[in-house]
Amino acid sequence: MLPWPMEHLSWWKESAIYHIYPRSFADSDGDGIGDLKGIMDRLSYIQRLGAKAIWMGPVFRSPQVDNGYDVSDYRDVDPLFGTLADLEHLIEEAHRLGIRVLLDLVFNHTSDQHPWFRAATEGSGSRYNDYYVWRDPAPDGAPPNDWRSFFSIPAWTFHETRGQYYLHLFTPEQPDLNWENPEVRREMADIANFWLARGADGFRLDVINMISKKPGLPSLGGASPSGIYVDGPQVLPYIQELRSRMVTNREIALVGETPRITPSAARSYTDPRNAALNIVLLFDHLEVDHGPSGRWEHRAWTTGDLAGVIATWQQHLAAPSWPSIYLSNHDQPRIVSRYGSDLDYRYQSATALATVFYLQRGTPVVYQGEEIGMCNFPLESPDQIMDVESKNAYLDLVESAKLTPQEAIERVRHEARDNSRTPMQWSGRHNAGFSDASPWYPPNPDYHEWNVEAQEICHEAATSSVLCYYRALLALRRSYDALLQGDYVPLAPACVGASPGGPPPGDDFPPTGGTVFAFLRRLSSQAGTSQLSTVCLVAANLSDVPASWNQPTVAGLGGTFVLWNYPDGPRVRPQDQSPARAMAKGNPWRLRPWECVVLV
Ligand code: ISL
Repeated sequence: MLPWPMEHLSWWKESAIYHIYPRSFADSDGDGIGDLKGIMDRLSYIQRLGAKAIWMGPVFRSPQVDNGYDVSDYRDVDPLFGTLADLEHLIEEAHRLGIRVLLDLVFNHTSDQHPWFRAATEGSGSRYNDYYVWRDPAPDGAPPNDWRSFFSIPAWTFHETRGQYYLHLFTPEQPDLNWENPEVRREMADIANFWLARGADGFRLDVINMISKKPGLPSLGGASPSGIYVDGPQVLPYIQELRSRMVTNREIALVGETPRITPSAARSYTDPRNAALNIVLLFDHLEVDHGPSGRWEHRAWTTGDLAGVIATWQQHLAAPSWPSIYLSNHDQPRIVSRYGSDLDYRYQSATALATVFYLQRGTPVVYQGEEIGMCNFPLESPDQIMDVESKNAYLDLVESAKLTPQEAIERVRHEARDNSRTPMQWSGRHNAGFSDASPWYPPNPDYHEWNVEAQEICHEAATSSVLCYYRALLALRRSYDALLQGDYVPLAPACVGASPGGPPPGDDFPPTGGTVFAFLRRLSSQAGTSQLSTVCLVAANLSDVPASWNQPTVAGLGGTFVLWNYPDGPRVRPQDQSPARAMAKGNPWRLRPWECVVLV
């Protein structure tokens, strides 16, 4: 364990980021849609949670085909959410509370209603013709290549006026920008500076690793898009140029959303020496349950699958790179339904998952509602699917894969993006306290029981509610340098199995097949002539079944339990409460269903 340089920690490493989906966070003007004033009224809630930065989904003018990820004016706020002045006021108020603000810039594509695209499609001669990716049809009139959109449709749409196809990796209403055009690159830098001048502390950059396409736009022929339109040849230089043009006297953070990113690209984009991104949002840890055809086909997964992916990425992005850590967002289902146990162990599984994720090395990005254990929406009918990606997936399964409507809804309902876009549940009152009007999407029926107000009981203990636990967890993370800066040593799934001599007969903690996810975080710092080493052990049983775990290597260490999620405290060895004994090698730890503990 090498002595780690105790660096001054940048704010975007030290602080958790709270991810707000504005449309569903809080409605202040009674139109059933969340807005900026609603966010401003709730900033103190975010401050109490312990997040010192927020990332807000796009609030710019948009036809809302993809809920704001189709921007028609980057320099104005959509009236749905308020005014430009509201956003400037929100930023000021957040700063007053010590909260930094990241805006969500959708730079890979615009809306088809953006003036640039409208000008480019009104025939030749417009200076905006080359702002997008136009190609002539193939000789037989077919699209220029075999690329597919991420939304289960072709990636090309023929435009009659121009007699050409244009590229859109998402919906036809989201034409891809041509970043090869230096004019486009200049425009995007100007937009970033418009918001930096208004106080933005950085940006989340939507699918930023797709802005460079391989020259010639070669067909994939079934191969991976890596190097073609994901992590294309100019992604790094384009990001470096964008960053070099940003004008600010503050330490800003650029958080890149990078689907399907490779480890080498992730290291390259976040290596400080490259002055490109500070953080990348990874995906592999949220794809262990994807089947061969992707997210719309479920696959059984194991704790080993999950722990393996995490250990791999922790290794890939070890210092000097820096990872992000997140459990869900507006594109993913609710984590307590996806990886947890939302019926029988909702509080336990929500807190155990948060513990083994947010105490890893990297920046936690907490998505609105996960901190109170919000779960998936009970989707039964295709009529309840409002999200374009999920709707397209359903139609594709019925029309192309020939599934029955019931089979298709069964495939889509667990992963549909609508699951995480239901209104934030503030109280058990009308519409979950989200709005006086009927919300744009119905609240999850469980809001009567699962809401902020019912969980604001933290004066009792961290284990009183998911919310109280999240507050304690984020506070714990900030209080140990080993958790902020330490390395990551995987221990899980441990070589689980009968300890020597095995558990006593009739023991209700039989050795299980690796449902325990555990790791160490270590940091040693020079204190005068002595070296001070801190070791944190994080362990959780990610299953509904009790587990026995032969915790290795840390035998002989003392240690204090500093966090646990069962109200009666850690019971790793029922008859022995002294952690030292509990740490002795060969003494199997007994972890109850979804029980987690942190030992320092
Ligand atoms: O998670 C996904 C990949 O399986 C997709 O849901 C998602 O579209 C992808 O991660 C890119 O997401 C971003 O760009 C999209 C927008 O729909 C998403 O909401 C945004 O997060 C296009 O702008």
